[in-house]
Amino acid sequence: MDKRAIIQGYLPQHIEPQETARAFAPSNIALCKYWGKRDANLNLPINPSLSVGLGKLGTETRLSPFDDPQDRVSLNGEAVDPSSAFALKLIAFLDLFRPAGSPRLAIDTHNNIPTAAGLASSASGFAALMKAINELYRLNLPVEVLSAFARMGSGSASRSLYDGFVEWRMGVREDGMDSHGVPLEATWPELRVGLLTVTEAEKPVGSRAGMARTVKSAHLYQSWPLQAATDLEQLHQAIAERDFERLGSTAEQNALSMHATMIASWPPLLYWQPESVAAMHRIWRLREEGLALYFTMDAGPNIKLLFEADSQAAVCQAFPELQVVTPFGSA
Ligand code: 2P0
Repeated sequence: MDKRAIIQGYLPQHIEPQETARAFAPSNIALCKYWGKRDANLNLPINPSLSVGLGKLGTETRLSPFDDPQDRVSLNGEAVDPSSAFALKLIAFLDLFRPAGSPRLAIDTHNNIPTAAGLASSASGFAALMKAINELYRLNLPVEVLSAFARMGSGSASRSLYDGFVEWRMGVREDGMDSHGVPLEATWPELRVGLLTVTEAEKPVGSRAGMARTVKSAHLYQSWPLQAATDLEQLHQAIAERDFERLGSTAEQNALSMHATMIASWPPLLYWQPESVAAMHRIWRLREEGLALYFTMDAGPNIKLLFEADSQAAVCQAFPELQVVTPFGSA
């Protein structure tokens, strides 16, 4: 289905832009991963996913109308080439909402996520942009509609409209409007996410191309929807019961299962570097020694450690370079 046609059905008749609009959205780390699309145009997933937001780490976007024939994009204070893939993607998304004849925009985006940590900024980026568009054009759209629209920019952005734990329901509708984030009420103040940058090497294949390749070529992928459904259930239970071992072990097995499907693709997709594998062995050794420490990984070589506040000193001693995030504020 056509994105523009879906969106137009939700927009007010008359749109008058504000002077300027500003919005923030947090980055998120999936504990049950999104891997594979049933509709690549609308970013509709093959499986539901569940994430935890990274609190104050994310993207702030400001939109300011101005008189100029062209939009202007900046990232972290630096002008971005308007013909770059980054600028074109943002502007194409904006154009889905911009009323005919309304002014061009300065789009200023700031990420406070350590870029080297390999965290997806597309999730917080499209979520912040969607919130800023909603402000600028006074669309007054409900958050689940903003989440479904942000998903059309980047799938994982559907989870960045909310703080804390978020399930991205896969939905069944052809227009995808029931495929959006749903926040969980539960909080977990002691939960910690440690960002471990094992290498700053560029990843050769992005998530979008990577998941398409896996769905197309990996027979092993057939087992993924069942794995994800089982893990989602386990994570809901772990969160409800504050059972950290269950949360950590489910998230780790989910990430490794996703990576198994990547490795089984052709040509193979192995995002791991030797440093990633070394870190995994270190984590497993520490766990054998009694530390409640687990990890998850996305489509890159870096590792996100999962632990609780009472293990933080021991974890930071083992990984002195770790950047620790408190998803639910201070414990
Ligand atoms: C996730 N990833 O659930 C999974 C795990 C990467 C590995 O969501 O094509 O940038 O824009 O919908 O959202 C990264 O994929 O992909 C991602 P698009 P997106 O966090």
